[in-house]
Amino acid sequence: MTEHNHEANDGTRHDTERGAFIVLEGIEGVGKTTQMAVAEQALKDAAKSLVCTREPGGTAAGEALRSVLLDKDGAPLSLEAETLLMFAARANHLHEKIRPALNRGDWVLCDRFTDASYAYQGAGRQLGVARIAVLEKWVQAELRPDLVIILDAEPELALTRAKNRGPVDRFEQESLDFFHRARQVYLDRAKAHPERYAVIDASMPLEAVSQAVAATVAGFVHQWDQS
Ligand code: Z5A
Repeated sequence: MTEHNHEANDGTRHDTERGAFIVLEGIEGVGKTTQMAVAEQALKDAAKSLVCTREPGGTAAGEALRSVLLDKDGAPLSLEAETLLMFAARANHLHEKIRPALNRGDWVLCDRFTDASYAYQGAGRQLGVARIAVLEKWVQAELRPDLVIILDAEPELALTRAKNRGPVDRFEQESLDFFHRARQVYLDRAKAHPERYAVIDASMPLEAVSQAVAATVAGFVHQWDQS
């Protein structure tokens, strides 16, 4: 992670006054749910006024769409329908929750965002990243997360953890190849934009991953507050 530029993220208003937008990403079972709590605590320790949310979801309509998208026993969805529903939920999330929070100066911590669409629909389901980029531009305009923390682990390890935890959803039924493709896109995106991404080795013991997440968040807060 290096220097960030507030102005690159949202050309709509006083960017330097808005809060920061932080996202946690990674394939199933890498520990996002566990590490959301660690990141939340680190931001609270830094006295940031915070909105914690998730995708798909985050609003009443978004949570209804989440049920449709994740229900493994639900009606089949075409790839195009699945992708558009992810972005429909995101459009509502941005309009109702994320942009208002950022614009009033709150920080937003989100469990998944558009990198998941690149990874799961773009690569996992092989829609291609170009189609995701079109939707990203349409739905988000210039807004991008200021920091994306990718929890990275081999799919073999992460899926074993996820399966030991409980029942699977529609995505967790996918093949190992699917998750290898998704993981690769996360890593490619981090490599292409090192100023906005931090990759943490999620195969480490829980305490070590938590320390790395807390340190990454604290470092980002320091950098943001200095700029
Ligand atoms: N999706 C999409 O396709 N396109 C999109 O645009 C968006 C989403 C936004 C949402 O699920 C699904 O939607 C997701 C992608 C898709 N696919 N699925 N499934 P989600 O994000 O709500 O849930 P998830 O990805 O399935 O997360 P998860 O299964 O809850 O996993 P996790 O949050 O990464 O892991 P965890 O629950 O924190 O940990 C799993 C277990 O491992 C648990 O027992 C922990 O105690 C344990 N654990 C965690 N860390 C460690 C370490 N370091 N060592 C040992 N054990 C550990």
